[in-house]
Amino acid sequence: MKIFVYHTPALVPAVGNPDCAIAIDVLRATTSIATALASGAEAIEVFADLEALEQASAQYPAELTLKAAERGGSKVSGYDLGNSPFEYSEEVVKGKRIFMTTTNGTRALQRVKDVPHVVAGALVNLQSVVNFLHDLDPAVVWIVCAGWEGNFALEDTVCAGAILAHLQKLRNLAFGNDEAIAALALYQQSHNQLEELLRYASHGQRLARLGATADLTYCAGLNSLYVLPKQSAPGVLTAG
Ligand code: 3SL
Repeated sequence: MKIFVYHTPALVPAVGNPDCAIAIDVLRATTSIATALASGAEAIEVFADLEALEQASAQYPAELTLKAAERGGSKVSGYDLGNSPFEYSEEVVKGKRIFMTTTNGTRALQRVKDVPHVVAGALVNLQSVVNFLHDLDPAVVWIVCAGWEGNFALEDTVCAGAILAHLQKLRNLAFGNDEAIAALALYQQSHNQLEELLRYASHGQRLARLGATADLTYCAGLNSLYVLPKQSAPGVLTAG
C-alpha cells in the first residue's frame, strides 16, 4: 500500500488514479460527520457551496432533512445546524439526511468524490479508518487534509500521521511523498499531547476565540467513536 499525504485539497494532483481517498478535517467537519453518523443520521451529503446545497435539499422530503452550514467557524444564519459536533446528537439527527457545507472540510470531500473508495477520517474515528485501509488493502491511497482556506493545518496533518503510525503497526507501508513522512513525524512527536496541539493550532485558537473550547477537547478524543463515514454515492457519506 502506497500512501500520499496532501496538506490541502489544492495540492492534490489534477491527474492520478488512487484506489482510495481519506478526507480529514479534524476541526471540525469530519469529526462532526463521524459524530452525526454515530448518532444515527441516515446520510451526510456534502457541498462546496450554499447554492448547490439548497438545490439538492429542495429535492428531498423536508421532514427528513437537516441543513448544516458553517462559514468562518460560525453557523450560517437560517440553517438548522452549524459545525460543532455537539449539535449532532441522536435526538437531533437520528434518521435524518444532513445536507452540509463547511469552509474547507466538505470541499476536501468534494475534491475526491470521483475516487472509487472515499472515507472521512478524524481523530475520533481513527481506528475505524485504519481497520478499513488494512482490510481493503488499496494499492494507492491519497490522504487529503482540508487545511484552512488553502493553508496547512496542524490538526489535519497530525491525524494523517496518526493513520500512518497505526497502520504501520499492522502492515508495511510505502510513503508516496515527503508530506507523508512529515505527517508521521509530527504524530510521533505529539501523540501524547493531541489536545494541546489542537489548542496551539491556528484554527484551534480561532475556535477558542469563538467560545468553542469544548469542541477542541472532543475533536482530540482519539478513538472515541467506532464509525466509518464512507462514500456510498458521489458526495454522500453513510456509516460503513
Ligand atoms: O473548515 C471547515 O470545514 C470547518 O470544519 C471549519 S470549523 O471548524 O467549523 O470552523
